[in-house]
Amino acid sequence: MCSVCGCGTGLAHVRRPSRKAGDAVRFKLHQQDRAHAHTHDAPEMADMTPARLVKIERDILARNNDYAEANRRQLAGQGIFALNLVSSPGSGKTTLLVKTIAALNGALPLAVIEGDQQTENDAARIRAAGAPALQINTGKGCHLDAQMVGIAMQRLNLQDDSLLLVENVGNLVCPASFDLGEAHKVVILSVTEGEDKPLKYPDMFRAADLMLLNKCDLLPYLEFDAELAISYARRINPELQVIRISATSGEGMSAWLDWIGAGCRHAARQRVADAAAALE
Ligand SMILES: Nc1nc2c(ncn2[C@@H]2O[C@H](COP(=O)(O)OP(=O)(O)OP(=O)(O)O)[C@@H](O)[C@H]2O)c(=O)[nH]1
Ligand SMILES: [Mg+2]
Repeated sequence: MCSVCGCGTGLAHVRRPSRKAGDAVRFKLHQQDRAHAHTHDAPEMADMTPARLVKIERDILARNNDYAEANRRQLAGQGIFALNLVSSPGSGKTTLLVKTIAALNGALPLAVIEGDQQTENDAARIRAAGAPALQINTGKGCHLDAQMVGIAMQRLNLQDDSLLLVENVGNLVCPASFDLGEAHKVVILSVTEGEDKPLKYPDMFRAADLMLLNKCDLLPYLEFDAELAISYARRINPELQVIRISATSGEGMSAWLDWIGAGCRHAARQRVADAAAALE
């Protein structure tokens, strides 16, 4: 059961890249982890008192935070810059990732974790772009959690001083509450969604450090006020950085790549500094 919306699922599946359809590796989370939110055994929401709901939500998020901390420790120990891409469905996350991989052109080692309820489509698109990718199918679950991402990280054999890009399930609500151990949440808002989304879904815009305003190539054809959308987002989160971008035309890509590059250099430098400090 999701602590945010109360959705319930069976167990998530992490799929290993595979050439043969049907050869995807599925495995179940360990038995002790089935007490986690996503179980068939979760009591019905209707049966619960508010106090019990609050306790369950606290337990779920505390448990998630423990896994997120473990992920963060691993990422820091390897100097990996990890981003959690969050948005409503169809904002252009996968397209942006594909274009980012092409633009980086091997300059940085990177890997991608894809989250969707069903299908391996997005991971297949990333692999076709030349990067290793692992698909997590969350079933009825509406977000990735830190445990799923931790398992995927082990399976991807992440390189030191690399970039890890996580595409969350398309959902502007629940992923805001789940820390995956990432350095930053990056929220993608596309210009076809309406200016008011930051006001309607404030948690996501508050949780993010960067907003990519995507599909800007469509602005001439729409009644969308980009300045207004950005001002709404900054009303929610005054510190929010914003890059106007078009994954299809390439507008704003260099600013996005510069932002990624700076984050990667910082993570790598921090790894060396931490290693030196540990020796003192
Ligand atoms: N015009 C335009 N279309 C775009 C842009 N970026 C993505 N698209 C289109 O938007 C649609 C959805 O793109 P995806 O990359 O699949 O979106 P997504 O956010 O990964 O979708 P989910 O994973 O289903 O949440 C596709 O038809 C893309 O071609 C853009 O910058 N401009
Ligand atoms: Mg996608």
